[in-house]
Amino acid sequence: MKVVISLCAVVLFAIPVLEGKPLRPNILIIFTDDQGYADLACYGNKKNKTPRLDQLAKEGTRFTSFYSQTVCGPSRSALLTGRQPLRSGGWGMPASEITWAELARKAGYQTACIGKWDVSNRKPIVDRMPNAQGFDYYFGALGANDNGSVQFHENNRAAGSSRDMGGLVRLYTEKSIDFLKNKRDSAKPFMLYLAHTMMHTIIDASPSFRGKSEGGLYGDVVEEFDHETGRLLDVLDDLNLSETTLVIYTSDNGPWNQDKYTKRKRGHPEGSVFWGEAGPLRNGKGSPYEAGYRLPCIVRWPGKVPANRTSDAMFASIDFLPTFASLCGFEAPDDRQIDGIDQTELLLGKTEKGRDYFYFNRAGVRKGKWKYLRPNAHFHGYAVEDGRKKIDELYDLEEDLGERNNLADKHPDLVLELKELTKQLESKRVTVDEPTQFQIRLKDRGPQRECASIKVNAGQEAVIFEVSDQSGIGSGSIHLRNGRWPEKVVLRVLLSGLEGFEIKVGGKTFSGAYHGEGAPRRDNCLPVRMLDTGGRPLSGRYLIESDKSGVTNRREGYYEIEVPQALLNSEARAIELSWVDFYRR
Ligand SMILES: [Ca+2]
Repeated sequence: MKVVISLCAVVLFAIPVLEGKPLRPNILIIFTDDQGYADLACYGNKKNKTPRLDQLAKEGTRFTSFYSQTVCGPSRSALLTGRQPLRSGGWGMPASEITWAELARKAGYQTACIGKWDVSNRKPIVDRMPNAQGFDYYFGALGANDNGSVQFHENNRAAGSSRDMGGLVRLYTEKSIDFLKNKRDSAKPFMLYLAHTMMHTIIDASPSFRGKSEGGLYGDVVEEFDHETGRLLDVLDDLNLSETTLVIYTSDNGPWNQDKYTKRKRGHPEGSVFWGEAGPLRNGKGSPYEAGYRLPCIVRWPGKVPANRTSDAMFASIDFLPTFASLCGFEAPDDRQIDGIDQTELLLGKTEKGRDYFYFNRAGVRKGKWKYLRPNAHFHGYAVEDGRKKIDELYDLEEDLGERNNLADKHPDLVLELKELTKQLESKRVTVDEPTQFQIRLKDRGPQRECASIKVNAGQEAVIFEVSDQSGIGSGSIHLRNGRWPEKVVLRVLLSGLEGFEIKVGGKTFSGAYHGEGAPRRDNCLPVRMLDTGGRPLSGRYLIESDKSGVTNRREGYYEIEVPQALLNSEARAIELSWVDFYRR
């Protein structure tokens, strides 16, 4: 009997392992910036000629309901982590976020990122730069090119700058080719994340493309990008990598088509138009209407991803992490909420069903064909002002892709359901570790609330409250549930620059901001010290420091404030805190 049982166990165990054996393709993500849904001929553009991407679409699957995000940094944190921007932090993606590159590297992949990073607040903060976030190799610009220039980093080192925006598509393609030919370890599968700066304003094309397209300068850039992507794909062929490489082409957000921004930009080549086309979709970058989020997406993997296929299944950049986990053989993190779903079966053509719903950041949700936007849906300033009324909106995207016919009044039940789903998707988890004597409350200060924590470290004579907040701005309170305050109450604040810190206790308000050692003291200021982890004083005013090459680092340490006993001996039952980090995003 024993023998039978163990044989069954072996068989039961063996089947899923055999079936679930990861295919471990190489992965090449080609990610453009601010490129519209309808910029490519294969997505309906009549002016721009894009033969190489059209060919890629023929060789693979063209997705027509693919969602990125509505703006650069949030789009990148979502793509890298599988988590909605309200959880993954956007431009200020915390070092504690886990990217697919980190997981793939641990699973034996070689990883590289070329191009625009944009999740370290556009600053060289080492623990939030690509090398620390899972990439073996990095070359590119940490921020955007809004002023017509970019500063490069190679790994963690500053690597010069450029004002030649027209040279960036070629430069990043060259760097990617160099990675494939010269830096790649052929014993390992690779993941190459190529994030172009184009078509983000300030756009430009190189002389051999400028003035050549029918789509103006923007069209020239699209056509140069198409040509350069073709060169990169040719290198995959030359290196016999095409058959083993999953290629994904998509963009971070919709086209930047707000006229007032056009006029405000300096240094843009004269007479040029710098926005893309969204075809039938409403609005553009920064908007939760479809043109902000819905982007072209082509996936090719010869013999695996069906060729010549168009799929309208819902698919999203947040799905990359769980999908790569399944394809490449690693586990998605289980200590945090992952918003993405595994779309391997959709990519491989084993199903035509994609996501059930997609959440629009602080705005609403699409479920099936129905799209709901709440009255206070979040719009970034880039969005086109198109006279939206701040009311519930409900659209049937099958009938009304352009979101013109608001059906909210006709379907109050659907509005309620989708409103509730939006709320559910926005619920956050807050880390609080507290002994029962104290109750910690974090106030809702916006979408970054889950980044904040107040941890209690209670000893016999002192209690230390550790305040940290990856978003850099927040507030909370510490309540005494029973008994008395301990002899010593210490606040340790783990921000990088204590620009604003306020304490309310016993009916009085005090500043705990730090102005440097020896700064003049005022009556309503509590003494603050800046200390290293060993409790030794640190010089300067911030825990961020730069070295000679301009690389900045966060020094290990914290700000410390002792709450005066005189205040706690009063009837005070709570300490209220609010904080602002100078280095917040
Ligand atoms: Ca962008």
